[in-house]
Amino acid sequence: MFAKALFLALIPSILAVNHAVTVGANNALSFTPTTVVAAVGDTVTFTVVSRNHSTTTTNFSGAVCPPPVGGVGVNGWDSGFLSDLDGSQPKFVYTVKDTLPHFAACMQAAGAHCRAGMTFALNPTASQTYAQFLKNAEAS
Ligand SMILES: [Cu+2]
Repeated sequence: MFAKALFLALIPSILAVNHAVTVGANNALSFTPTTVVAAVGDTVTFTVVSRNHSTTTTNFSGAVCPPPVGGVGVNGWDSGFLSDLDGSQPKFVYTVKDTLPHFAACMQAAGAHCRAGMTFALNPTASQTYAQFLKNAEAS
């Protein structure tokens, strides 16, 4: 009985997947990959490998850049600024809480990184695509 309960409790962590996202690869203003499709319970680990960036949820359209402190939306996120200027490659881990689309960008330089395309989508949809979000960011 106890063993079965323990096994059932462990199932989510056994099936959960981590999705690695590199922030600032090759010193570029980018998230790699730009899109992750994940299930509830999965994690997304953002690793900053250059400069000083954030991953922060924002609006899909309209006021996209810069993302606001604290992030946008229920179950959104805000890593705050993470600096790799000392070579420490800081990480931010987000645990996926729903299957809704979430759009994120870097808040650095008053939105300049965001407008330059430093954008990311978690579970984008047919009506809210990463490509359209990127266009919205560049135009915001
Ligand atoms: Cu940045």
